[in-house]
Amino acid sequence: MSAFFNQRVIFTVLASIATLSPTFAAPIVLKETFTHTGNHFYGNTSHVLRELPAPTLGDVTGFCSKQCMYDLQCNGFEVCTLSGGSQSCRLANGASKGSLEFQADEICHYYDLITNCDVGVFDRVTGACNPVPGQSAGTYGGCSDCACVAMSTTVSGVYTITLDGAPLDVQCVMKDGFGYTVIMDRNDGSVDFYKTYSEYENGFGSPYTETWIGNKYIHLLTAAGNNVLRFEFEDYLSNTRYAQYSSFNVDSASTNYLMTVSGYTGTAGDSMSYHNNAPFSAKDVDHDTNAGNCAVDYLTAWWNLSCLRIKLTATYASSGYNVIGWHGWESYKPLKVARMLIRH
Ligand SMILES: [Ca+2]
Repeated sequence: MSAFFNQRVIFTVLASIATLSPTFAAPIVLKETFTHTGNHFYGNTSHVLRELPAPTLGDVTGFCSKQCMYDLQCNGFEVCTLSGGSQSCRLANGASKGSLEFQADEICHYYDLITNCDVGVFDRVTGACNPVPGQSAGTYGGCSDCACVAMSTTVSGVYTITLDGAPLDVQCVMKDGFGYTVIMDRNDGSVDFYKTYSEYENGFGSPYTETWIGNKYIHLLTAAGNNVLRFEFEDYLSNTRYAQYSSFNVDSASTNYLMTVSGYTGTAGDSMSYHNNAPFSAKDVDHDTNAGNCAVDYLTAWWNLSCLRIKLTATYASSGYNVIGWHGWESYKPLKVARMLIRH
């Protein structure tokens, strides 16, 4: 490789915001800078927007940077030398410093777009700093919930907060002027929810995919009181419903995470009130009022009594008996997406 690329190279492309797009939201940045961050072998094509041939003469890097500038989705690019000796520009979206998201079986020179985003990736269409899929959108160590994060950003994503004295990645949904903390998310069946009481207590899955945040965390998140609980559902035909409760509280481990709930509004029907004032049960720990263990009989860990009106922790499937469902929506119609969010 040339000595030129072995040096750290920074150059600036001046860009007139007005010439990029009439809908471009100002104020953002009047210039954007690409920085050469290294030569790499890459193995992931997931964020490559497109590839185009570079000119055989002239400033190849400058050419590629301009293509990136004028593509509103582009926030980084590679200059790659192909096996025949020609060069190409690979424009990318969703990359960030240090990520290995580009394609290559050749050595490529990787350039990052430097923007005014403290965290996340700059979106030239909206002007927002969007989080990168699979990466925390920021650390808010002084926050113990998403309501606190929402005081600094309106961008939904996974944020690192502090809960129970330690860092915890949580999914924050910012909408309607509130910051909701996601305590359960099921949307693709990637996580097995037929888990033990201890696993439900401590949490499992991932805030990037599917998760149960953990009963001990739900207790901490609701301990201050005045909590709104919101369920959001989507069936396999893309119909959506919701159920919201104006009061929701989960007590500590000493009461087996006794749950109280009230104040229903919504479109999915009130199935949660049946579970009011119930402790938590799982397949291996039975606190329900049934002679058997509802968590086993219905494959559903929950605040069961005798037995249940909610199967949100059941099997992820589009048909069958003990699949994700909510009694109030067509008596456990199979659900493709089910989320639980809380806010103050
Ligand atoms: Ca029982």
